[in-house]
Amino acid sequence: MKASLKFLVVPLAVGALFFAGCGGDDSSDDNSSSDTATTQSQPADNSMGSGQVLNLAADPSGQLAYDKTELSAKAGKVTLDFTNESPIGHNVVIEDSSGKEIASTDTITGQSTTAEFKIKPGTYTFYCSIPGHEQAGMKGTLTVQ
Ligand SMILES: [Cu+2]
Repeated sequence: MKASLKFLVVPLAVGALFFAGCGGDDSSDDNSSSDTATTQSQPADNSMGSGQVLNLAADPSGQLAYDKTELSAKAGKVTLDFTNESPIGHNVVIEDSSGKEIASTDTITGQSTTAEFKIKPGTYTFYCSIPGHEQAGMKGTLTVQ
């Protein structure tokens, strides 16, 4: 009886070593999963590195004005984040110095919208294309370096 117990203990000890080996594998799995986390964070870094966000809002009280008359950006990919909390519909159109439209947002009210575009260095104008709004003052200058 005692002899057969000894034979049982040896396989258990081997099993314990085997599990210890598995533990080692687990820790390397942890490494690879942190590698995965690093990999997952890279696209986020890339999107941050390749893009920039410009925030612009319409006057929330309903005046025909944006909260800024000047915006600046670096050349490349730009995301324009436009917020209009007023009950009057507004949008944003960006034109280059020759009057060519570079980007535009939807006309919105009580919400936010975005427009993504690529832009080169230069001086641009932005305005609201709703009739009368640009003339009333919904316009500004976007400087891209
Ligand atoms: Cu407007």
